[in-house]
Amino acid sequence: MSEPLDEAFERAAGLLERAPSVALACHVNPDPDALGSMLGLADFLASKGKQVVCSWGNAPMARPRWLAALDGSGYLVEPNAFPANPEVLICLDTAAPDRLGLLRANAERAAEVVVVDHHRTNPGFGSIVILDPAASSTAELVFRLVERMGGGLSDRAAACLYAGVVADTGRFQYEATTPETLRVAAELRRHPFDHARLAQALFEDSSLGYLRVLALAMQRVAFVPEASLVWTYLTQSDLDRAAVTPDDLDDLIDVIRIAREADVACVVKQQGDGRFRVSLRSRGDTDVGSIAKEFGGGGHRLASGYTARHGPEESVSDLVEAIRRHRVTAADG
Ligand SMILES: [Mn+2]
Repeated sequence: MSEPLDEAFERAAGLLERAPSVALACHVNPDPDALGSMLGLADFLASKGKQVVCSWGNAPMARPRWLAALDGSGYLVEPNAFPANPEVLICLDTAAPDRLGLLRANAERAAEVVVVDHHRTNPGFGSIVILDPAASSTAELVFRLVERMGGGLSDRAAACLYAGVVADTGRFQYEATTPETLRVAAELRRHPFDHARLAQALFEDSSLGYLRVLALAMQRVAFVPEASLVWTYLTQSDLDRAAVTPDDLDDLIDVIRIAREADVACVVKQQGDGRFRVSLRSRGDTDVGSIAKEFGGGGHRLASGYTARHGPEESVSDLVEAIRRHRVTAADG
């Protein structure tokens, strides 16, 4: 572990030991790593007698269905009930301040901001920054922070952190799955929570409507050989007809990415606000994190996303340009 990271863990542990109350936030449209790391840490801090409150910056705060499998929603408040000037604010899995959405202003007014994150694109905002791009998940970093503070997770906090690790590693499949990740997962699995049921809630709990939009997305699959890109799209009216929300489609990219002909997979899906969100995955040869950053987004080398400026066709032609440029640069370097 590098010195600055070690020091950040130490400073964060000290600050949290002393703080009587802690506010926790994660990125908008939270995934299991964001919510699991936030609720797991909140439960741990509550067990140490701290007053804790958690939120994320969407209004309304649409709660994903799988949240019911994480026993920790008692810590959640709507963003308008979140402390306006928190003494200590912890931002989890949040790659940049704007990913806090409505809670960004709260972060700007907080006396101390502790950032716990693993996104390589994170500029390191906050007064204490636990940022480790080599970590599989923010939940893994939270586990290490908890160890630093003497350990002692409840079973429900362990389940929350496990959800974050298992989701962000693609069920221990992605390249960021290290021996350390598996050690953390093994420690978490010592707790007697129902991991099979948790995995089912996270990964195998879609509606028939989802299958119908999946069929539509499959029909629209297009291949752009010169960019080694496979892509598809869904609009809000597609989703409305099937009674599906954009969050229900988080796993669609995992279906698109299996095509061996393409290195990059892309899903363009319209959000509730009308804008299109682009999700990117690489099978290994393209740094889609850098490409997403170019469009104002972020993520990891092989998994990233951004909000598009245009509709699907135009956004994808911009993307094709960017991929080709990156390939040339990579070949030169
Ligand atoms: Mn994450």
